[in-house]
Amino acid sequence: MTPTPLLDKIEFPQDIRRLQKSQLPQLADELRSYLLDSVSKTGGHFASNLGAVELTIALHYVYQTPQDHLVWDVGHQSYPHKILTGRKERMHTMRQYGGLSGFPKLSESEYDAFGVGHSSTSIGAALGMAIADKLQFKPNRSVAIIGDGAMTGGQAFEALNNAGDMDVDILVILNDNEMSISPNVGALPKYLARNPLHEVKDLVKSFKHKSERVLGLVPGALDVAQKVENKIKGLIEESSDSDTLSLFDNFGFVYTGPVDGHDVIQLVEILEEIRNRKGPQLLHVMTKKGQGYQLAENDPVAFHAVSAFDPAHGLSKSSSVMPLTYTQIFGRWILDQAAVDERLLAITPAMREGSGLVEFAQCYPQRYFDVGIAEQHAVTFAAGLACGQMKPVVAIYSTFLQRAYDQLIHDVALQNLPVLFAIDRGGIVGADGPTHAGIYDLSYLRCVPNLVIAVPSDEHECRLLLSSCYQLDQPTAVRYPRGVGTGIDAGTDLETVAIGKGIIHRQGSKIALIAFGSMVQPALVTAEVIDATVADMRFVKPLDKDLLLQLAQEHDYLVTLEENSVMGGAGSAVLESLARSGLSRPVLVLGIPDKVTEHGDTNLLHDQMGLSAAKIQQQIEEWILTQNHSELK
Ligand SMILES: Cc1ncc(C[n+]2csc(CCOP(=O)(O)OP(=O)(O)O)c2C)c(N)n1
Repeated sequence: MTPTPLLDKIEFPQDIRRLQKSQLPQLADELRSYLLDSVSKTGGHFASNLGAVELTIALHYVYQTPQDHLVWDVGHQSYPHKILTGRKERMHTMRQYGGLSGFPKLSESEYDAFGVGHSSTSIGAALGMAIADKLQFKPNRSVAIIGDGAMTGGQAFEALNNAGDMDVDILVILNDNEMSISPNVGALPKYLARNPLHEVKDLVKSFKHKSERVLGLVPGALDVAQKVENKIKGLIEESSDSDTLSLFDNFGFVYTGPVDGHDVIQLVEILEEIRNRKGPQLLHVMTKKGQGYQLAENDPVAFHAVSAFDPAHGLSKSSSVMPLTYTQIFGRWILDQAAVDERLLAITPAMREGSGLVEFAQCYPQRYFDVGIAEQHAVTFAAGLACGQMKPVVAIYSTFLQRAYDQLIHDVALQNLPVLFAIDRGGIVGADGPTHAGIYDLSYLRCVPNLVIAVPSDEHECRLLLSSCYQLDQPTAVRYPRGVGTGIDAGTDLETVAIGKGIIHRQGSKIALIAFGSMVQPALVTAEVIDATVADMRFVKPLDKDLLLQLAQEHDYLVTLEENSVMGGAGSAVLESLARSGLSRPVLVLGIPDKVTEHGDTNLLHDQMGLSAAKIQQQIEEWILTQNHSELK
């Protein structure tokens, strides 16, 4: 790694504040190289962090953190902040079990003002902090740092609307790199890009660039060029209150910008001035995603989040043939289904790559809708499309569907509209941690009327259940896990199965394992050791009551298995059904315990939560012992 003499002296922000302003560009270079070195070893979010280096330094230089609150939106760009706030030496533990979280976390550091992972919360949280400080006569400042992608989330505008009408000192920094994970979409980014200052700035840049090359040879000519540049800059400042800048002004914020987010000295000077201003302020900062690492600048989408890589060569393409991920299975299915039904439309709230829709977007641009980071809108929009006789498929991560719960109930389910929710990342997600864990969906979906919920246990099942649910004239959800499955062939046809019917995979003797989705595979492993029956229930709703009854009649012990919270999930559905049938059997409900999960390796987390084959076996054996014991009494 290149030497980092300045950064070596920095442990906490007060160390930065001891530096001369003129030293900050060097600190930015060193921080960037440290970031490259550490993320290339651990993996994690990358391009957004490179873009936020100067902004982070400037903020900690000017604001008195941790008393002043820096609220990062999404938080995936907070690695430079972590390095500068006492966590440099722990960067090698990033996203590993027991190590640093990939997002700001209240319990990790007093410098992390707010826990985050989902987008568009920063303005609301910073506003809450500003009002709390005001009510307690504390002089602290609150700053929300939000990307142009996160700004497409309605919640950000709810907070702007609220803050802009309050007598409160708050700063919102709009970190505009014109990218979400993929290129940002919608009218807002167009509005920001239409801003004439962009064009003038580009003109300034190109003029300066050309003049340096051409006029550099002519004595005195560069001075003239500098004067012209200053004149244009003056025009930029004068035009600051033109109509095109009125969006944020009209929300009651004083708009400043756009400014170069990679000129750390200028950023410091602007922030020093803004820090003392009264009332809501918005600073528009232009940055480049991937700044300073050419490969990431060239391909910010690929470098948004990375596995470990060699900095000299960039991301490696795996040479070994990997099984398809569930996301890829979905991506192939939707292409095939779209080919035979032109009413199929695909909707993603800003997750084209993550949800497997890249190819669909290319093949069917008219039938593909990236609605921005706007899960609520994605679902209501789908409901509207369904009212218009279309067949919308909402491709959404389990954790992000939480955002659109009312829309799911109010707009889709109550009206019994045929919207298919392709729910990715159901269950434990690993390194992204608790904010991204998809472990509540079976509980929150079960009580929604009209909704069919399917949980595939392998790739072939995934395709089968997607096709089966798609055919229905009502709301449906197919929920599948992150990553690869068993490696079996998913097939290519659009075959369907009976709704609400499960299947028995293995016949055992006394114990029946009633497994849902991803838990069927570990259940099969356990069953070999304890000679249990394994049922793949396929559907959480409608539940296969006949199969349940049969299992209860033929076995002494029932164990339910799901990669979902034990509270109110599939196991609870089994208990309710059995209670209603009047058939009493001891039932052990296994799933995610009722506590906040950790981040780290998925297999390790499964084991910790008692959902590995070995832990399932152990828990069943211990439970049966207690059952026998109580029977003896
Ligand atoms: C509610 C929600 N939906 C989706 C995501 C997934 N996500 C993480 S970062 C990101 C893009 C954010 O773009 P922007 O705010 O512009 O930040 P940048 O990465 O460009 O710096 C998305 C869609 C999320 N974190 N939260």
